[in-house]
Amino acid sequence: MSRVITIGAAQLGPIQKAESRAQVVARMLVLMHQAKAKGCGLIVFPELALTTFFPRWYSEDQDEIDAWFEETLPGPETEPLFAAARELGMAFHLGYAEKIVEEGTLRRFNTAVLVDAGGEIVAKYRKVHLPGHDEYDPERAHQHLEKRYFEVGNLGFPVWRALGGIVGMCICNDRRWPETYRVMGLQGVELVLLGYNTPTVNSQSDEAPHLRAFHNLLSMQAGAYQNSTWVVGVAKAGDEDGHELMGGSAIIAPSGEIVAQCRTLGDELAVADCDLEATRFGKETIFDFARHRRIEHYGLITERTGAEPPP
Ligand code: ING
Repeated sequence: MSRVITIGAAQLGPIQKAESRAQVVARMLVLMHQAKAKGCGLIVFPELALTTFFPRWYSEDQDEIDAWFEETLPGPETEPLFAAARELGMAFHLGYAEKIVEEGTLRRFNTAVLVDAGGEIVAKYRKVHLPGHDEYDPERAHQHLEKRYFEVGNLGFPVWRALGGIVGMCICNDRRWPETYRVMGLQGVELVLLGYNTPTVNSQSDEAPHLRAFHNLLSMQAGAYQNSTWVVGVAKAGDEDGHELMGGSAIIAPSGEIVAQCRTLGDELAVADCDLEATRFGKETIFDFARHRRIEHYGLITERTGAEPPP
């Protein structure tokens, strides 16, 4: 029995600081219609898909900062995406900056949601691994102020029964940490959705750009293979106000193989038929955690923050 879902990885090209949400949403709607024409049941947009990657800009003006955040979702400018989901009968994943009052406290997160084909939000994730720094760093070629603008995500790495399978989400830097996939893998995840905004160059070293591309795919392919899950990683790419973001958006099978990939740095859709049943072989053989994983024999570091190296 197969459980195929046709998925569109909807890479976005650059979003300039001056570009409006309305302009971005219009571009996203074009990709949604392209995805529908290719039979997609799900389209995956990047991290912080509605605006430029604003954590590259230092600001002390909270109103200026908050202009990058969504106070409601859907809101007036994002409602067309939800309407298109209903009209096209297609689910979508969206990364955005979330500003919300929870239990009387104003909070800001780097967030992703899964919206079903009825236009309802059925899952929410908040980014846990926030890279970069929280104060202006003159030593850096460009700033990366996610620690300044967002709180660490407080929802953990849950999974949901959706789209005919078990779906999880993470965001950008999360994809570099094996724990991200394993926590979802231990919950039986079959499809991991993630967006990323990754500078082509390292702000602190002269790391070669080809290494950036290698590490991007290495992280996602390893996560997919070692947890026998599909992984869809989608970039915001291209030159944003003189700062280039890498592309490389990919749909990766539970075997770790790339089955579809974007080739440009612009708005581009990569599509693949993803059979969630294809996760079963790995989960029932090499990565059958119950039969083979022996955490009680790993000599794990317990609650300490880290083992001291041997004397
Ligand atoms: N961006 C980058 C990422 O993790 C980064 C930051 C790049 C960290 C390369 C380390 C190495 O892909 C975001 N937004 O997390």
